[in-house]
Order: sequence, then C-alpha cells, then structure tokens
Amino acid sequence: MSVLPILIFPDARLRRKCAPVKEVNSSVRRLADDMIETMYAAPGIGLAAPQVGKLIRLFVMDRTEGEEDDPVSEVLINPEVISVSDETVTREEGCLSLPGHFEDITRPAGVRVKYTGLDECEHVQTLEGVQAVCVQHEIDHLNGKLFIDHLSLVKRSIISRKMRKQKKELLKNEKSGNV
Ligand code: GNR
Ligand code: NI
Repeated sequence: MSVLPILIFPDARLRRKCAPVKEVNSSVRRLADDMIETMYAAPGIGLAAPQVGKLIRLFVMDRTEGEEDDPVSEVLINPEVISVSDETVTREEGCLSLPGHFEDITRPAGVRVKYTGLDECEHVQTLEGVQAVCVQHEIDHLNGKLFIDHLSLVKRSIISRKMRKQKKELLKNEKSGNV
C-alpha cells in the first residue's frame, strides 16, 4: 500500500464529473487500498478518487465507531443517494483539497445511499451524524462539487483567493526544495 499525493484546489480535476466504475478489478482494489492509507495518513474521515487524480466514482470513508481498537474503513463504489431526510444539520466541514479552511455547511441530517462494495454486491445503508455528512461531501466530489460551493459567493470568493495564494506558495516551496 502507498500514500498518494492529494490534489490541492484549484485543480481542474477536482471540477470534473467522474465516470462510473465498470468492474471491481485488481486496479480498483489497489486504488481503494492506497486511498484508505492516504485518508488515515492525512488524517481525514473520507477521501474521494478525484482527490488523488482518478476520475472515477469511488470513495473511501472511516466507519470506526466508539471504542473500537482498529480503524474500520469502507469503500463505496458508484454510490447514489436514494433519499434524504427533511431534517437538516449544520456542521463545520473541511476538505483535504482545501487545507486550513473550515466552514459551517447545512445539509440533510440523514441519507439513504446505494452503492457497490468491494464484494461486488449492491448495498443500501441509512446514515446519520458525521457519516451522513461525509457521504454527501464525498458524492459531491464525484460530481466535481466542493464544500465551498455550498457557501455564499462572497465567502467562496474569499476562500478561492486564499487557496490560489496558498497553492502558489506551496509550489514555490516545492521547487526550491523546502519540502
Ligand atoms: O477529513 C475530512 N473531514 C470532514 C469533516 C467534515 C465534513 C466532511 C469531511 S471530509 C474530509 C476529508 C475530505 O476532504 N474528503 O473529501
Ligand atoms: Ni473533501
């Protein structure tokens, strides 16, 4: 397994609509393994394939509950939201592709999601709490949408401008060999 580089906003690949996974083959399994390692290394609670430059409909998420010793993760392939609750919840969200930026986002509190698992079977799950938020955040990524798109234009513009500056600095530092 290996830790993959995470794309940083702005990057055109984070704005593309991803293609369905046709077959759960060995390269898909390998990618999912690497994404799980990358998510925990970051650390994050979810990671979508486009964030590592793979424009396919797959994401991984942390499913660890309470006092479990070992982390529990899940791979969701071709996920679809079947229904959402009328009740909404506002939670502070962040994104590994927009490091350092956190904003309150309002979304449905619960979701029913259908997906293919690594077992190649179709699964349906109803999620609430942070996992419901995470699933919606990750499915947004597969449609080229980011959490800042849920903010007002003014807030989004401020974060976009800061990220463009931040990324410029990052690339400059990488070039001069400081990291
Ligand atoms: O690690 C993450 N934390 C998080 C917190 C609140 C709402 C969504 C998330 S997902 C994020 C990792 C990430 O960028 N996934 O795409
Ligand atoms: Ni994200």
